[in-house]
Amino acid sequence: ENGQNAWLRYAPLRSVNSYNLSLASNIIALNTSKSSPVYTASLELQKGIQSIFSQAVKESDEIHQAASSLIVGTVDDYSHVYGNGNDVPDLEEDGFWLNTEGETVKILGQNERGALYGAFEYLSMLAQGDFSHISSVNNPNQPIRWVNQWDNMDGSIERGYGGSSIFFNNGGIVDDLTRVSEYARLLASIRVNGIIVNNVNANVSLLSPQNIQGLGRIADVFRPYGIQVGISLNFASPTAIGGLTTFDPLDSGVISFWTNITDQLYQRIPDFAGYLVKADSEGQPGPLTYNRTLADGANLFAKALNPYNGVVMFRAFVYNQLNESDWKADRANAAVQFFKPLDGKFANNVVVQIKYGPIDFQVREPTSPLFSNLYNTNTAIELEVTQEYLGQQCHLVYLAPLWKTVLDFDLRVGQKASKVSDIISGERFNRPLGGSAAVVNVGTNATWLGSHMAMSNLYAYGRLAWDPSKDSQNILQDWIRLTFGLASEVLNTITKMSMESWPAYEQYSGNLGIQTLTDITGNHYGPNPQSQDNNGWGQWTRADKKTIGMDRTVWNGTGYSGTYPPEIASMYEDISTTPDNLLLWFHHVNYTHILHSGDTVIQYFYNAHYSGAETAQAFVKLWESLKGKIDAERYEQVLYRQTYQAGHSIVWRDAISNFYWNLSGIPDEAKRVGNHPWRVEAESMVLDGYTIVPVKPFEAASNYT
Ligand code: BDP
Repeated sequence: ENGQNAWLRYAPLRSVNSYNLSLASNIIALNTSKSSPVYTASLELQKGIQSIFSQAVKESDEIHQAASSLIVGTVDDYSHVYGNGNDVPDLEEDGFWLNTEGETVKILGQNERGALYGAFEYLSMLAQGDFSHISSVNNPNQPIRWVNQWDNMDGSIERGYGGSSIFFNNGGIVDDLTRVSEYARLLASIRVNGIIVNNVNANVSLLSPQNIQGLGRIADVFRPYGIQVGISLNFASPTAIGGLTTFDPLDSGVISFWTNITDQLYQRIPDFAGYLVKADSEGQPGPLTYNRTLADGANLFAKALNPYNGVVMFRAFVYNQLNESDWKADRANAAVQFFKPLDGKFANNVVVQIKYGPIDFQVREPTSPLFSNLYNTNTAIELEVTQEYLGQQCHLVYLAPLWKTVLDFDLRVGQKASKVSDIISGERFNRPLGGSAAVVNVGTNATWLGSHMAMSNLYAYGRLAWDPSKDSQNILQDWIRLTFGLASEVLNTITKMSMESWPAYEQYSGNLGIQTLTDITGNHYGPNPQSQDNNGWGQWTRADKKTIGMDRTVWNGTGYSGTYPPEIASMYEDISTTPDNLLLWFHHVNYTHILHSGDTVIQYFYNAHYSGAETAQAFVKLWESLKGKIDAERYEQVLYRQTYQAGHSIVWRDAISNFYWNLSGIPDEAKRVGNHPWRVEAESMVLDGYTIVPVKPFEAASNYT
């Protein structure tokens, strides 16, 4: 149990003696071509049933509909073989119908991909011991359900915490794509239908003829899993490798450069998904260099892709470095400033990919207001499975509840219900395209993400992209049963740990909407509250001796709250209607300001940092209660991580509490901050081979050393 099979372990159901497996003594696959997802489905069903029930299911060539068989294929093929298919309900693209009511199990997809999803769904039920007889129609909420990998050509991964790239090394595509095929299997099982394989900070060398051939090999591996491959582009490629003197999106040479590249890609990969573009952001080149708009930039690629039905995911993560002393400057305003004026100017195959909050994957952010400012533009939400600011897989942080605060958020556009999930699905504004992307960054580590527990986030991402109305805890529990088994102690304990994990991390890292308070200029890990201000990144706390928080109101601040529709704007504009958990995001207040909860801001800080760290320490005991109920290998690995988190949560607690105590001079009413009578300082221990050095940031060590 090294984690490689993640939630697709198909663990034997030893306790089940009598189940109705007569229906699955043979499988009829309606397409047996090797690159077909239907064929993949049939292999997966054989493998799964064999593993769960130790029962072989043979593939049958006999197309006639036999009782006790399992039919998998598309609705069209089914109708063709078995008659008119009148009994099959209407399905949307990628949807499937799973019918286990009769003696024949039918798994029928609207397309081949849908059939594969149905097979995984059936296996997921069986693996969880669910043998109910159902007739269930499953359609996706949104057409685009992609993942992004931030893999570099040298094999490193930007913000990756699970080893090196499974796709690239030494500037090219790896020879052995076995791990890629295993990743494809995991992604298909959660109904992901597209992947961008390289970093948004893209290297032009991916477009060399040799690498395009390599991308073709990658696409060949993903194809049987119904997953289309796309790539991130570097906007300046025409000058970098095309021999041109410009990358102006309206230049005819540039247009033919991209048409030519696109043609080459489709020649090798006929089902190529499209491009992801990060332009004019964090040093990346873009159309603004030539005074062209971001829409001009996006449409350049859209036009090249259009004949092939390819899609451009154009990132809204565009902002400039700011002047810290300018009190009206606010990075949170950037996306709306750049994109709102362009609404309606993007081609129909462009989707603007918007991070869930206006800054950058923080532990809590208000919903990005850009979702409520684009009505004639396709949009997608960008989530982050890799825990960049959120403990980098060394801390357990189950993210579905955080994502749900955004997906379920009703932006009240035009005073009508306008949930983010209905905007990105295309439904609210009647758009043809839309969906979700998540930065995942799996690597060569057997656990994929570097930690067994972090995989609940990948699993939940796919489930929510398919159906954002699903409950985070229900999704989690499916993952637990599939990953760790059906025992109720295991289920209850991991549920408790996971559901408490995001609130705990928020409490000991950065609460009340102050953001994560990590080091923000470099590694984004560990406490470094003083790094937040006095920089151009604009993730500011504006903390001084008496006050803290960013004033983002219209009347006195950066005006950010006014970028929401009126009902939401007025809620955030007014301190009395702003929820405590976003208070410091929207308002600049005294440390002694009284929250809705009745605490002062500073006392809440202290209390929350203590209680959050306490929760993280309880995870160790909780996990230890599972000894013997989980295989030893994963038990020990998770225990190691939880023990580390318990310790690091104390580092967080003390660093942040001390920082604000020093700054404000207001003591903790409960006299905990700065008072650790039981503590043995590391520097006073007698240890061989250690040297005492100053620690930076100083708050992260007790006596600065
Ligand atoms: C930030 C990451 C940086 C990414 C950037 C992005 O720190 O590595 O390149 O986002 O999303 O969060 O483009």
